[in-house]
Amino acid sequence: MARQERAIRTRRAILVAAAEVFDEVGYEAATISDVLKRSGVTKGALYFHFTSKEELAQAVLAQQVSSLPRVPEQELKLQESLDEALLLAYLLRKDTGDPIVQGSVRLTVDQGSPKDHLNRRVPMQAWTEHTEAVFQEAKLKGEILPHADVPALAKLFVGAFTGVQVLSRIMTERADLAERVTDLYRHLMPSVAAPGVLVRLDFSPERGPKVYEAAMRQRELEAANAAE
Ligand code: XVR
Repeated sequence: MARQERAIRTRRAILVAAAEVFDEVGYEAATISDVLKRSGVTKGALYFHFTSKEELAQAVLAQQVSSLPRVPEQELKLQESLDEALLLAYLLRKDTGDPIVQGSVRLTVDQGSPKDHLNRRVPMQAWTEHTEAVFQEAKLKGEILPHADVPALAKLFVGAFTGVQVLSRIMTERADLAERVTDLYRHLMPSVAAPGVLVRLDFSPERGPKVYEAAMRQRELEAANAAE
């Protein structure tokens, strides 16, 4: 294996281990030696990639949005937005989840202490910009009511997703998150979507696993093509 590829794998193994530790015990209680034990890499390798717990946490935070594979294209951009929300809900589930997404989201929503110096705005800023871009495209395609304020909508959706996510984690360990997310879209879309678009949206929570399978297949195909 090329040295560079090995370094990428080692870095990834460290980040997954760190995310798991942060998800289990929170930032405050986590230690580098927990991460070291779980990752199975050598101390030298870990310190080559990361020199502090803060740096590890910031790297986990930075990967949050890019950990989401791209969802398959749909006729409606608004459907793609809902599919992304369902995909994220799926990746946050205990059984099927992605450790980086889970650990990173815990780091984001745990209030922490001002002294921990974690910049929790990084993933939130990235989500807001991403959501704004998707809604902007939807607007250009005429899917969104002309008077809608797209930057304000993006903040509303990111905030609302975070809210139902926290509620669902507390109440059901996220077992009902897909349902909470589809409820959210079902109730907000009537004040966002242009006439005629609403009836074409599929709000069923069962889309989550299907979107996940399709997104992963697409990602594998793209990786195979890139390797050729
Ligand atoms: O931006 C998002 C989507 O466009 C749906 C609205 C999701 C934002 C998720 C924010 C993340 C941080 C804490 O979730 C949390 O609970 C995909």
